[in-house]
Amino acid sequence: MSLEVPLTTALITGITGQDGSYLAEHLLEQGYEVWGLVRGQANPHVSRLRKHIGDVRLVHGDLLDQGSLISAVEKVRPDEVYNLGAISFVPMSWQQAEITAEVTGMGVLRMLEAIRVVSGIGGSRTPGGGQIRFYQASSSEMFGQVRETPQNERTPFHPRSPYGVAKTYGHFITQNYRESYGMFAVSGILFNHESPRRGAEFVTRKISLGVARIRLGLARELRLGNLEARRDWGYAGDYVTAMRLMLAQDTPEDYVIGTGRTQSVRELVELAFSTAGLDWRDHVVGDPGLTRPAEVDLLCGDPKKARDQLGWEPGVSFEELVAMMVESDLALLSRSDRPEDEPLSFDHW
Ligand code: NDP
Ligand code: GDR
Repeated sequence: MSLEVPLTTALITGITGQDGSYLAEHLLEQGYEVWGLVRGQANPHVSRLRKHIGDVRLVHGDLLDQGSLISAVEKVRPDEVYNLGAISFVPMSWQQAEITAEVTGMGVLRMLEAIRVVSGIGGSRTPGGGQIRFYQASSSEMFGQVRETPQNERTPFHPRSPYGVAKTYGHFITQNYRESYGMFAVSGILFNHESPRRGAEFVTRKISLGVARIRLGLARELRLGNLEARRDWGYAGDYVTAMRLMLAQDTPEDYVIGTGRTQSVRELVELAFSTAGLDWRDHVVGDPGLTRPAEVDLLCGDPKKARDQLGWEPGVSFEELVAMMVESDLALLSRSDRPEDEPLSFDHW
């Protein structure tokens, strides 16, 4: 009799993004076999992933292409699918609203359909419909113009961007496939989470890179939009552990993941500049061109359910996160092999 424990196999869409990299590392540490879905014939993000996380296996596919998702699920035969792929930058969703709806919204339906078809789930509530467990990366942007603070799993949605609307569709279609077909399909409603691997377009990384450039004499100013918006910022490395925990439960349920604290962009700026011994008022320039057509003014998550049922707690505080990002970018920009072609971005982690 073999005593070998069968590997759990996970398929991650969005593996080349911030969360995909942390989740892949986490699942590999847990002994999973990890596959990542990558799009494009020469995706430039793949070499970065390969350099840092060598043990991931790759399969081609695109959230815009139903057949490619069915083929990927057929090939990988995963136990768990984590759907992290999306157009995730909120301002981009006004510029390209239709493609955002297709990737961030309809992409969720296509992934669920791929699982349904490959699993042979026909009519409603097929026995065994929960064999492949599905995680959807829902977002606090769905709360938008918030109805209550802090926001929890029962807070109504009022999205304020095409991105938020697309995520809300993804959230409800996941819930619907759970209810219609008995699939083990859950959504994590995650509040903002950041890291040294965060894309340079998001405000935390834009600020940590800006601070590092100014500190090192590579720039004099940093242009920002709305400083009054408030967010609940946590550390990405902490948040991916909650994703796995959600799929390890006996029953499929949705969870809010956040820290329960909220800070303004202004407070973030003050802290980041002071970490590097700078006064933000000498360098930050308001740029009306960076304000959004509709803003989400205040987000603050209530992670009580995750704490009680998953035993999940954030480990890194806001202050530690900001220090981590500023220090990482100071080290990055101080490197002698620093690329000449600024701006530096996530591509260089
Ligand atoms: P990133 O923007 O860093 O990564 C997005 C990923 O999506 C990339 O790997 C990208 O791959 C992939 N992607 C884009 N278009 C497609 C497509 N057509 N088909 C397949 N893959 C595609 O996002 P994060 O890692 O920060 O976030 C992960 C998920 O969590 C996203 O869905 C995001 O919306 C959501 N989320 C994030 C939060 C955060 O604070 N970070 C909070 C709440 C939710 P490629 O290399 O091909 O471009
Ligand atoms: P967000 O993150 O829109 O919350 O979405 P982002 O960091 O882009 O913005 C946060 C807040 O900062 C304000 N802001 C600026 N933002 C950017 N990017 N650049 C600026 O110059 C700037 N100045 C001020 C914004 O107006 C906003 O209020 C992120 C993404 O990861 C989503 O995919 C995810 O779903 C949500 O977090 C939760």
